[in-house]
Amino acid sequence: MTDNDGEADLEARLVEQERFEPPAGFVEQANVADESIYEEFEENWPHAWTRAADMLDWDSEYSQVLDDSEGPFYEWFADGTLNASYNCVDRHVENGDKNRAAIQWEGEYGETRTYTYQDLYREVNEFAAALRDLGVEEDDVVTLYMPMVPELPIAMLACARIGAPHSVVFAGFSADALATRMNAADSRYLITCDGYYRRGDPLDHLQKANDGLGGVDHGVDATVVVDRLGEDGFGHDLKGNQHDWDALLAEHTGARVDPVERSAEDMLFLMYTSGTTGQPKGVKHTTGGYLAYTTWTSHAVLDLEPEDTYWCSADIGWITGHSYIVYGPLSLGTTTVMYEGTPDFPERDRLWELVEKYAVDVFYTAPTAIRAFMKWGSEFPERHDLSSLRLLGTVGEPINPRAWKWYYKHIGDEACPIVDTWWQTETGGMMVTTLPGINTMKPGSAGPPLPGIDARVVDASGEEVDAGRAGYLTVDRPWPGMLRTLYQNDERFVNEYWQEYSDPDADEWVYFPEDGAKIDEDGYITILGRVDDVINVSGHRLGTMEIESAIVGVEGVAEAAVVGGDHEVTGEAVYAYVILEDGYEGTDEMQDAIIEGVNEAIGPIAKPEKVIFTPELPKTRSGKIMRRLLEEIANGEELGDTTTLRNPEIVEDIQVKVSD
Ligand code: 6R9
Repeated sequence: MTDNDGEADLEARLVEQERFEPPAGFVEQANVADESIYEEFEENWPHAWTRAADMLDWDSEYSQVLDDSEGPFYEWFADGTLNASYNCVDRHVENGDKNRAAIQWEGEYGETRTYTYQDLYREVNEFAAALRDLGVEEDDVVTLYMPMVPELPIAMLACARIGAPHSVVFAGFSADALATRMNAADSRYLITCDGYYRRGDPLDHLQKANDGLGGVDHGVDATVVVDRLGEDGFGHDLKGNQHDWDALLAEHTGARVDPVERSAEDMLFLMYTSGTTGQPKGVKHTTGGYLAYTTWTSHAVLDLEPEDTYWCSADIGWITGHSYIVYGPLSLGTTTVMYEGTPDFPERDRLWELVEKYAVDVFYTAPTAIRAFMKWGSEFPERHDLSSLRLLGTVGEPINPRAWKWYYKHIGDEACPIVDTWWQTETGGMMVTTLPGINTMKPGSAGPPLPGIDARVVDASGEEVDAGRAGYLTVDRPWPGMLRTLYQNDERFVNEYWQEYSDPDADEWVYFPEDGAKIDEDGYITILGRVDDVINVSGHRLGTMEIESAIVGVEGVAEAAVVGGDHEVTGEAVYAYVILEDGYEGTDEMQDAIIEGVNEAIGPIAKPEKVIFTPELPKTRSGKIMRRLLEEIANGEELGDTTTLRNPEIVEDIQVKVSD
């Protein structure tokens, strides 16, 4: 056992505990602590959703909560009008909170910037005026290809102010990915950045942006470039229709732009997300339903108060950052923290240093990050005073009980509830999670569906499965934050999400998120992962995530990815790719321990056919393991596209090991 071993950090007491009650100190102050809320939504559905809509300031009130006359093209609060920028900025200035910090930004090197709501108001207005002068009109799609700089949320809110939907493209994506998305959205405007810092080095972002622009099929009317690097910059000259952000703001000093009155169903933004085919899906979110939903869930699940300092460590380039760095927290008037860099630069305690420095109240991150922290060891959080924390959250993938407990103990000091929130780009906001002031927590299980969310676990024929059985997650009733369509592709929208379990003739529509799940006797849902990741061994359906959780539970294992490889007899067989913690080696004993661990947790049926030890797993830039690739490697197939990998160099390494 090494100093870095996460297991050694957890006492047997915690390892064995399966249920955790919300700490009394938390419950006392929770925004939502009365469990009658579940019934209220049940009895007054869909009217109960006015609770979310009422958290917003409307220009004109809606007369109907839900219009379900043309399912699955649902409309929420449809005849109401509002502006998202007004709700996230102006109303807090008007309510006497103009001096509260809206955005607390920290650069990689400790450079800081604080934007009060008044500052945000000023810059959003000035940039909105600049966009108008560049020719941007209501409903023009503006592409934002920017790293974690404050100008990104400012640009989003400026777009929202003038009713121009934004389409944020994650800065880590390639030039080609940018071009594909600009082409798909017919977007003629680009806001970007000269570069940013990563692990001490300046990165040339503008070169990528320019390359991307070269692949745009239609004319681009204007590009705006933020100067992040100053003297560290790469010396690109701005071309004809490229403008410097600071110069534009200077030209518009003091400008004010009235927030445009938008219909609730008007598009707030587009977000491209990968699907099963190569062509990314342009998920369309709306002004009223999306903003109401992210505001309500930020209040009910993240428990945010205006006085809070809140930090979601995601990148704004993903849906988590849109909903829970920008729109939800700012709509509530909270202080939202943005960090430019990575968790391990300059040292592995960087995040905890920031939690201490800003006295962060609520922290939201991904299980992948937690497993990395665990691997690095508890000495890093122990260097800092984390006692300001009140609530912790996770999102993006299943969290295995061991990582959950490590987070609970070493970050939350056993005093903070953890919300394990299941949702997707398409759902707009959280769907399945405990309410932190109400529900018992069960590590590894996300929890019950939120009030008003009709999530179920069904079998292939759509029948609800018994407790403990694996099935498919479905959502039977619409919710305000749902995607409205795939941009300019209603047909694909219906085919992707509303085919499997709907009965169009009976006008019954069931949303299918393509995740496997199981449900327990208390109605808690455990997500088993994307159904394209389910393995079928001898006719038994096995969740790769479940096997991974078992493997990660083995002493010395840091991370695991399991895929189905072809097998002559059983159809598929379990291939386990395993990363060990520092100080452990991929010996025969280790392999036996892993097989035994799976045996114990699930049964011999899930036993890995092959265990492959590797120093890294192929991951997309959003941190998701690329299972498709691991399956191809397992099957000795020709590899598909690896261009979206963060670490393509690892692929060959793993191939060699598998063929050994
Ligand atoms: C928000 C976000 C969505 C997919 C989703 C599921 C997985 C998200 C999860 C989770 C288990 C959780 N996922 N949250 N799995 N537990 N708490 O991540 O959106 O990038 O669209 O990914 O992520 O498989 O279908 P997105």
